[in-house]
Amino acid sequence: MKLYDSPGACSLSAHIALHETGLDFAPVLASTKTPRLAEGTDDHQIKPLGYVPLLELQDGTRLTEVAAILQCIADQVPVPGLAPPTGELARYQLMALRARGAERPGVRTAMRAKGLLK
Ligand SMILES: N[C@@H](CCC(=O)N[C@@H](CS)C(=O)NCC(=O)O)C(=O)O
Repeated sequence: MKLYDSPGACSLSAHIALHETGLDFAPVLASTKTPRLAEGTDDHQIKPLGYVPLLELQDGTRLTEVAAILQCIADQVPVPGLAPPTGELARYQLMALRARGAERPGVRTAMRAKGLLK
């Protein structure tokens, strides 16, 4: 898998989730500050919506949206604490939280705790 992400962006949550699962993935720098990937490709060829994160699966399928990507990662490896199992109310409460965009304050809080953000 490849994760297109950018330092300091909401893609950090997908990066952390992938590390938590131990899944093999290649991070690809797709800075939100430049329209080109590190190797020079116009990044809109890869991510037509123009934003990160974008997860490219083994078969080449590309998935966008933090909420969907985090769920996809959590469903591949059942790591405790990453997402409640299907059928549990907590799973749908988590989906509701993500739908409200509540991941982003969480990322900012984590980054502040690590001294990466003031
Ligand atoms: N709806 C998208 C929004 C993603 C998003 O806003 N990504 C920001 C970084 S946090 C981005 O890439 N911004 C660059 C841009 O919009 O050009 C999601 O939930 O994944």
